[in-house]
Amino acid sequence: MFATMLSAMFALLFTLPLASAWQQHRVTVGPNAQLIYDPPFISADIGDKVIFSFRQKNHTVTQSSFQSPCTPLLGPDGVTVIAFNSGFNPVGADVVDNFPEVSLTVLTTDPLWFHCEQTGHCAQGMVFAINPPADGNTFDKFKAAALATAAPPTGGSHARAENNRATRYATARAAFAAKD
Ligand SMILES: [Cu+2]
Repeated sequence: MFATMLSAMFALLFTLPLASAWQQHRVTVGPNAQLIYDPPFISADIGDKVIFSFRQKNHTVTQSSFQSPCTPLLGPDGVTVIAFNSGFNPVGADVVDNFPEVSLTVLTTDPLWFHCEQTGHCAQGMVFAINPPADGNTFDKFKAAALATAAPPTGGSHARAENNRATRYATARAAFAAKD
């Protein structure tokens, strides 16, 4: 009995450090000229690292929110960036290795939502998530909301929507520049 308990304790001692070790996740940004993150979402624990490896075109990984998939997550003043942003990572057509990489460390088990800031990419579904819920605010709903931000093909509101969008990007860029 005692021996059994002892071996159970040892098993626990030797198991815990392994269970709590952080993992590295690799995400490819824009593989094969597609406007996607591969994989589109991951499950991660606190302390895990996510390595974003950028491919051709000029993409970002920019934190947003479930409610506004294609808008950088800003602080209460509406200007200050409070969240993760890789910045733009241009990759030329002739690049075959040493792709640019940006690393993120996961500090919460809450869902984290991201998009590509390149004009039009988010509206074409270029979004990513860490720990999206299986029910409720799912990744599929997040992506659908991103696709829904695309400007309608016809109608008087088209130009106005695009103007608002441009202003929002300019504001976000200014905030990033100030941060650096
Ligand atoms: Cu992109």
